[in-house]
Amino acid sequence: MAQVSLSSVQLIDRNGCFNVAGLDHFVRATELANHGVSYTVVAVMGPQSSGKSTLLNHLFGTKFIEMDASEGRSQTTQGIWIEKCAGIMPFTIAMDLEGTDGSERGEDDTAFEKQSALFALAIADVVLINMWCHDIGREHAANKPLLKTVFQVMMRLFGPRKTTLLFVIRDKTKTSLEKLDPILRRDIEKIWDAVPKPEAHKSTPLSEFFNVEVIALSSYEEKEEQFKEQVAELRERFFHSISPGGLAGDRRGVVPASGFSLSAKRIWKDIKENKDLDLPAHKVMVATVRCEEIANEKLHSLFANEVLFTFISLAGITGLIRTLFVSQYLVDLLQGWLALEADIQVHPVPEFRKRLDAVLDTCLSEYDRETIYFDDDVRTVKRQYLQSKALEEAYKRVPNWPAPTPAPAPPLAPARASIWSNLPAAVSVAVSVAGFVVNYLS
Ligand SMILES: Nc1nc2c(ncn2[C@@H]2O[C@H](COP(=O)(O)OP(=O)(O)OP(=O)(O)O)[C@@H](O)[C@H]2O)c(=O)[nH]1
Ligand SMILES: [Mg+2]
Repeated sequence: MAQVSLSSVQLIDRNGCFNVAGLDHFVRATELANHGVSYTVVAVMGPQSSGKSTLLNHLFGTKFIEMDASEGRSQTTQGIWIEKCAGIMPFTIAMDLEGTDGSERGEDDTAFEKQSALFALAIADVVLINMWCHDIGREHAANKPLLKTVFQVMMRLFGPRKTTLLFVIRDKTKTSLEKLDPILRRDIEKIWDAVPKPEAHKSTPLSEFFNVEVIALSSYEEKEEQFKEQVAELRERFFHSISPGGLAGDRRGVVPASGFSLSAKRIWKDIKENKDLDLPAHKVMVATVRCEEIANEKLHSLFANEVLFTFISLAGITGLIRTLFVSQYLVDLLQGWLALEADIQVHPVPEFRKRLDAVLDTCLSEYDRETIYFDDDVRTVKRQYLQSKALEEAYKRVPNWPAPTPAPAPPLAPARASIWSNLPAAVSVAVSVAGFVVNYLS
């Protein structure tokens, strides 16, 4: 497995091995998880040695490995690499794919090509399709098999994601883009029409699945200055790309950034196992796993940090120094809970439940904040789980307290009201989500 560098990370190697440690490192180093749904992924695909990595590097200030022209035209990028784009808002991840139809894999080995195309389509909001200008309108153009692959694999994603396919015509000639654009679109439509489709999509137009955009660039080798100017213009289009009207403005089914790692890992696993990718169900799975993880982190921070916090308090570590050890949220939470726990050890506290609810409110608000972009039904069910677990743990710590009676309806905040009033529905969602997870993992 490749080394983890500070810049680009080989996410998947040429044998299809997923670099879990590398991705975790990337997510931590770039603080991706803090970006909610304000992030985007841009992938590039196209024939080998067609200047894909060069384009990404100029467009995004990335440092993907480029071919050394003096060494000949051999395969440079192997597998799939990712890197954070420099200076672009929102947070944008560039994904550099191994070139297609390289002699290194041999003519018949298209498995990785298909798998990486499916992965890119499942993950990326914008896919750059790199192609040579002289291929436009040609019957045996290098990109045709690739496009066929892209369209075929899209059918396996269970529903349109409205990915933007941005065709990047390289080494443009004197023929203007106005002339090239319709010819290319006609070719694309022809390929789309010829692709076998499942019954449900027999007459679905290409535009239902993709936004198609076309641009043309001068040759980097022959007209470097013009190339750089045109790339600088294109770069502008990646700012605010997720806003309405932006390059990725129509995207659907975004996985919140804190679920990106898990999502990418699972998608690749399914692709390798040749399973169909049901992206809507996949999104629910990611929400289920992440919301439960976040709920457990909250429980852990409340009850498993007691000892650490008591030590810090006893050691007389206060104020600024203490906040270096634990976050302000945790300080508030633990101070509230530990004071209550200490009081209850010495005398009955008539306001116990009220004070406990105040502590739990802090805990639940943090949970709400961290899960805000995940599926509503799932986060509601996991909130309920967090609340009942926290109550159970809290009551266990009260001396001689009988088992807690079912919680009376607490003062209802809007989110909580929906839990209690929708409890039967929530339970049924819980059961179906649990069933899904079991099925998914088995
Ligand atoms: N003619 C031409 N050559 C280019 C252009 N951009 C880059 N190159 C050259 O093409 C060669 C390959 O560039 P890369 O960026 O490594 O190409 P790639 O598509 O990433 O290659 P693989 O990773 O092997 O698929 C290098 O020698 C580049 O200098 C271009 O616009 N036109
Ligand atoms: Mg490359």
